[in-house]
Amino acid sequence: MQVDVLLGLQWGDEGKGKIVDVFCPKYDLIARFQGGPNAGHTLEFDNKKFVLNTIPSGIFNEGTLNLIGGGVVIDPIILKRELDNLRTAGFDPVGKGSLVLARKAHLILPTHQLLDAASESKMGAGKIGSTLKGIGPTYMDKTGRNGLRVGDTTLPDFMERYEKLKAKHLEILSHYGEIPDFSEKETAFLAAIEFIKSIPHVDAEHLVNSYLKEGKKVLAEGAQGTLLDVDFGSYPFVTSSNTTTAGACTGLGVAPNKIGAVYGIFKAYATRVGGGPFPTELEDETGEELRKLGHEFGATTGRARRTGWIDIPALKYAIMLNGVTELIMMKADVLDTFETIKVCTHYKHNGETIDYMPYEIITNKAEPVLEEVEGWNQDITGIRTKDEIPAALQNYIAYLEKALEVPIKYLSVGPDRVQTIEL
Ligand code: 2SA
Ligand code: MG
Repeated sequence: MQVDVLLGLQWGDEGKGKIVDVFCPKYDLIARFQGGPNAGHTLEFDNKKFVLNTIPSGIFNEGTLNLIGGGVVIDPIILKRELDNLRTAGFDPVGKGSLVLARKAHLILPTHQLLDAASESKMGAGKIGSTLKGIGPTYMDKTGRNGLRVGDTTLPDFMERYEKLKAKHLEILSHYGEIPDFSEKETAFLAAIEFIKSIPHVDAEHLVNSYLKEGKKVLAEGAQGTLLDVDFGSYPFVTSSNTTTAGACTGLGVAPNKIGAVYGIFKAYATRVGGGPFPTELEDETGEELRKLGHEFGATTGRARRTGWIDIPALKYAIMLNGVTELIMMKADVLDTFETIKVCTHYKHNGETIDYMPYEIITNKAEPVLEEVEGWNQDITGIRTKDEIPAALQNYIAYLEKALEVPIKYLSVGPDRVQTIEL
């Protein structure tokens, strides 16, 4: 058996949570492999809506095990809050034993969040627009070999290790100015550490590989999007993890030859939240319309997302990096009222027309070359079968498949589970 991977091809918020939730009855294990509570995965079913930050989106399916993998950074306070909210709504993954944590996953400390905020406050116009969840500083401590991990919480000297790391953070923070009071946060953090001891800790690489050996099906769930990858995104306007298929290998301990299908998710248009280049961005009424119709506000922070047209060079880059085998197009319904839709086919950059993302995209803006295609101009939220897809939307799908050279296998026409059409 191999691990299938499902990840975003744009700047996040493509609708990964919804599709994992739709797919998970076919899987025995759903595993988050990178990122942390900067993610906001929205799931809707039976007139209920849930936003998951750290918990994998397979959590509502009976019989599916959910793993928070070693490549993830966990804020114990947020994880506890997520589980409390689920319990209030009648779901109890801990009681049921359907959630496990990788021992090697790193912990976000309250002082990591203070460092995130302090760093952003000094950047001025160059700020990353981070979610302020402490993601960057936690991954810095991981690669700097200072971090605390889930498995450390049960060691007798955990508190000493915690105090040592906190002291290092306070030393750095003192250079930024007055340190805000975080005593309440710290109390909550230490209580949440006690709580997460009640969730089984596992050696995730062994768990995942033994599942594969036993012929069980595993799906790796990405967070954020390919264009926010720390190595291949528009650095430094990226997140601090590998959001690509390679991240599933390192985040779960899965060898590259054990990767099976790679599902690449994209929206029928594009959005980005935070700073950084966005060639097809629309800073006009059309952009506002996309934001309004698509409810484009951060699921975690509530921030308004930047909006624009679909970007073929960027998608082709993402498909290449991830080895995408099947595409999933989301939020086509948001374009229901558009007479025409624009598609970016190339960029104009330094006086040349190019079809790839240039290295100097940060300093020299890439101007989109746009082609216009016909809109379908009808409400598609009620369609449930392939045959009902309007001709103009079929043409849009065919146009994209030709340009991207990968088949679009699923189409989403609304947020609910049932609004998903297999093509
Ligand atoms: P960070 O917090 O260090 O990872 O921020 C670095 C950049 O990564 C972007 N980023 C995201 N972009 C889109 N969606 C994300 N998740 C949330 C959501 C975001 C929210 O689902 O809506 O609620 O605002 C996400 N997480 C990180 C971030 O904007 C920075 O550009
Ligand atoms: Mg999101």
